[in-house]
Amino acid sequence: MKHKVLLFNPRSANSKHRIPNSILQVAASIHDSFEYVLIDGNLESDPWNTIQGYLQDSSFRYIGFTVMPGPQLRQAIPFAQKLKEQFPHIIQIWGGYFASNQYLAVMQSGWVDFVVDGPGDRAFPSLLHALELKTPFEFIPNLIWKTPEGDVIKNSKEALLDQDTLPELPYDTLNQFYPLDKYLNPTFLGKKTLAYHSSMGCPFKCSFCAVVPIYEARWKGKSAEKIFQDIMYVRDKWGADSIEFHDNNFFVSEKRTTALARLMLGKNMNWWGEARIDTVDQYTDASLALMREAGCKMIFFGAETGNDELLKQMDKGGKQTGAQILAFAKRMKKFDIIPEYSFVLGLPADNEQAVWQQIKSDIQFIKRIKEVNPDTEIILYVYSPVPTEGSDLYTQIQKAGFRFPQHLFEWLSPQWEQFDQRKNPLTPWLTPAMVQYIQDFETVIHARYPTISDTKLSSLQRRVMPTISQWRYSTNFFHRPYELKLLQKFWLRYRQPEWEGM
Ligand code: B12
Ligand code: SF4
Repeated sequence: MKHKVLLFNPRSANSKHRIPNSILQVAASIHDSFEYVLIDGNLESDPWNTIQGYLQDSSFRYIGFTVMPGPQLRQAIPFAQKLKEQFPHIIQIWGGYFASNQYLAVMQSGWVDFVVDGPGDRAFPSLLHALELKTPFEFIPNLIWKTPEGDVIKNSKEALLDQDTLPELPYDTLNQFYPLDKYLNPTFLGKKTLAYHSSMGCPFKCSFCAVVPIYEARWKGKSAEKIFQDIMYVRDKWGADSIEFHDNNFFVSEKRTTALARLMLGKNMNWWGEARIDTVDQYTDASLALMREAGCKMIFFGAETGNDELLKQMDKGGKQTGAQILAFAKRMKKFDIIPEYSFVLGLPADNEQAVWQQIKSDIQFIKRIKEVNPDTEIILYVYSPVPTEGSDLYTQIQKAGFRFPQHLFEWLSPQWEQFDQRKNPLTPWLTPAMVQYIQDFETVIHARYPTISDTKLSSLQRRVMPTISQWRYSTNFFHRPYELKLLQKFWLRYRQPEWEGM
């Protein structure tokens, strides 16, 4: 008899839990060949207890963790350590963005036995079969493993699979472990928002992005028909009324987007996804109008910066410029689709003065965007490097003295937690005063323009905050906005998209 598998989604957020698509898709890959259980740290008060409970049954032999940076990593590390100490016969397999990008620290921890680097749809079942049959690991694509001598081996990567041929997502099985309804939460899109992931990778190679080292500019998406079929299944069975598309770059193909939009017409479901400005700016007016009619309410765009030199350095690989970012915000207003622009502040520069200059000019640029389209939502991140080997930006940050932790447990320190959340990275070129300046601006702009994605804000709060913050915003006096912070703490408890984001 084959051994059983645990699939674990460590806690990733405090509320508004989304369908754990990573372990759901991995579960699909073994659905017909192995017995498995799903454990969602988000919906368990004591997930360790649940894991331990399952492990009393000696037929469990494998545990798969999905790990992204931030809170998930913080739960995953102590669990991996405890598992090795208390259940040494259990084979630990990590996947997900952190595991793939920081695989050396993961493999050298001594707790994790294998890493699946990128898609696990074929790698995971192949690995389990190899372990059951005691056959070699060399030929399993996307697998990182260790020889008996302790050398870490990275196998070759396989081409992205035709996403329509992947096995069905086992929503019904997930529902047996956790009522699916618990994952359909209210958002600004609707009362029961479904999180759906329709494509793997991204065709671009931005030098700051965690997707690049894993997917190397490859992208494959499910067809519009397949996406529609899945959405309708969850809508009809559990009442989903809106969708967040969690793809890295949902709008790559205008043809696919418009085909889906045509299917969604009249379904009365709002939706949101992530895109590039230069891609969607090439969409025709007819496509944008159709998307809006079909429920596309807001799109997240990596605007990054208004500085053309920096955009080049970021290797956005397309035609994005500061002028285009501004013009596009205006264009979206015409179609009533809200552009949600994310900016990355605090990139390295030749000297301190130049870093300050970049930050301040981007802040002024953001204010200009608000002038041309006040509905534009602004998300601010502080630049946190990812190891995109070979990119100019990565070479530059290494020269500036930046190093990633070598040991998994170092990631548990509060400083690296801030880094993960892209709030206060440990980059040597950023001074605490710069980080403070960015954070102060963030407080002021979110008060001046409260986000529409916060469904809890009352209309009174939406009126009062802009009035109180107006003078700071218009005079550029962002320094220590204690009055706004106090209000946010005691009166608003508002949602900060940066912290609760993807
Ligand atoms: C949904 C999501 C979340 C959810 C959590 C979902 C959950 N699991 O509970 C929320 C919103 C809470 C979240 C939070 C954060 N997120 Co997030 N998130 C995502 C998002 C959009 C989708 C993940 C997903 O479901 N993918 C769908 C599955 C099918 O794809 P997949 O995970 O790649 O899985 C495949 C393979 O990777 C592999 N695999 C994955 N896991 C496993 C496990 C095993 C055992 C195996 C064998 C294989 C395997 O096989 C799968 C199938 O092929 C991704 C981007 C993306 N498109 O993936 C970002 C992403 C993972 N998040 C990211 C980040 C940084 C965060 C934050 C830490 C920071 C932030 N400010 O956004 C925050 C934390 C917030 C906080 N409060 O601190 C980054 C990670 C970047 C990096 N440096 O590694 C990503 C890549 C976004 C990005 N492009 O920057 N996130
Ligand atoms: S377009 Fe977005 S997802 Fe794609 S590489 Fe650039 S930042 Fe990453």
